Amino acid sequence: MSEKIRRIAHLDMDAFYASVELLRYPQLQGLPVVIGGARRAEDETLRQLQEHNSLARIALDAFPRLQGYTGRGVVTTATYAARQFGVGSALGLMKAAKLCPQAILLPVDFAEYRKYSRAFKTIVTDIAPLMEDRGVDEVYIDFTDVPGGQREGGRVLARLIQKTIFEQTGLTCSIGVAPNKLLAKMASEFNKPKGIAVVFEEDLQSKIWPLACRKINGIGPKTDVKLQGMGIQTIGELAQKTVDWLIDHFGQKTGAWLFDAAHGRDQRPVVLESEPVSISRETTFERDLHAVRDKAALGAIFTRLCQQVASDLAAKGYVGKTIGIKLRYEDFKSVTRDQTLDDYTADFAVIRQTAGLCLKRVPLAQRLRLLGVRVATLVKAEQVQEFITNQPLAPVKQTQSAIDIEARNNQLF
Ligand code: DCP
Ligand code: MG
Repeated sequence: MSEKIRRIAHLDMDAFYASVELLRYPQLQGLPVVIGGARRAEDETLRQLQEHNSLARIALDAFPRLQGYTGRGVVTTATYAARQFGVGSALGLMKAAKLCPQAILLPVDFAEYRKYSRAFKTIVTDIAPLMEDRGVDEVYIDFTDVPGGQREGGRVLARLIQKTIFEQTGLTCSIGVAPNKLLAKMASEFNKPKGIAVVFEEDLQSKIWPLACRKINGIGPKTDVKLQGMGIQTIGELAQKTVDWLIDHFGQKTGAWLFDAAHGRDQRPVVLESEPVSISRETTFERDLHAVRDKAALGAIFTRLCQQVASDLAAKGYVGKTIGIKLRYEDFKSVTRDQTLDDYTADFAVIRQTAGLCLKRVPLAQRLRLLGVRVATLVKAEQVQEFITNQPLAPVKQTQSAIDIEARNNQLF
């Protein structure tokens, strides 16, 4: 047998939240379905129907539609049938309603998605133990030493994992297998949904260089704008630049990284436990709030967000040093401020006080539509000697926890 080569897989579930909803409502299979927004009166009606019927029997007419939606919710995800109408993650629900009024609209149910997230990850580790958790619907898997991991460049093992997940959960996923995480992440998107893509080092020019720079995980919107300003659209164009040129324009660290990424180089190992970059909570208000006129309401929300972050930290066993806030104004412009403390903390009072100081450093003339609180520079609580554990506060529902998403995209906040 020829020598083993490094084979890393990236697995990403297809239309994850929507696919989980379709498991409970199989009558929605093939239809445009959108997940997002807060729970509404219509959703309660559906709930009541559930109590009297088996879920699969509820008539299609009984499902809430996007048509006539008013409010500020956004699309969390959409089925592929809905994506054909141009509806996808982060689009406002009112805009989505114009594009596809007939789509069915369901609220998010994180508890259910977490359950399936755990289930598919257990299936993966039963087959290939070296798995890195990258959030609710994606993982990296080191195929290199797993039986079958080298066959057809990893395609055989990818097929087995895909098939087993489908048989045991009813969910589909897409898998990219490549020499490293960077390329595997791009490859998993190539043949979505239900796709497998296998990339070898020698495919760099044909499969990777034609792609837009944004496809490199880690190139965010800001870097992308800068690259485009320099006339660099594709990864291939980026690869034509010398490392010195890139360092001159982007600094030592980013420049060197951009050079490696453009040449498909990435040595990061697949690690069993992935540490969150930060833990944050944020909420979009029902109506825009003013710092003076709505002081009491804003203060209460701010305090609750701090409590939630404190209890998330306690629940996950982390302490952090950097406390930050994020605001979005009525004109959609966002600002962030943070402050780094001398000591690590998970204490609500310290978080609230420091976040309050951050808030004093931002302009508050305009009305606000969103407020967020974040704790970063995290370490495991047990690593900090003098840390005294505080009683975790009861978690409050309804705001979205960004732990998972933050872990895979530290540019989010
Ligand atoms: N998600 C979210 N907010 C976003 C994007 C996604 O809360 N801005 C949630 C909903 C998704 C899940 O995370 O179901 C996974 O994100 P993906 O980007 O992998 O999207 P999907 O799995 O829904 O679709 P795809 O088939 O493109 O992977
Ligand atoms: Mg996905």
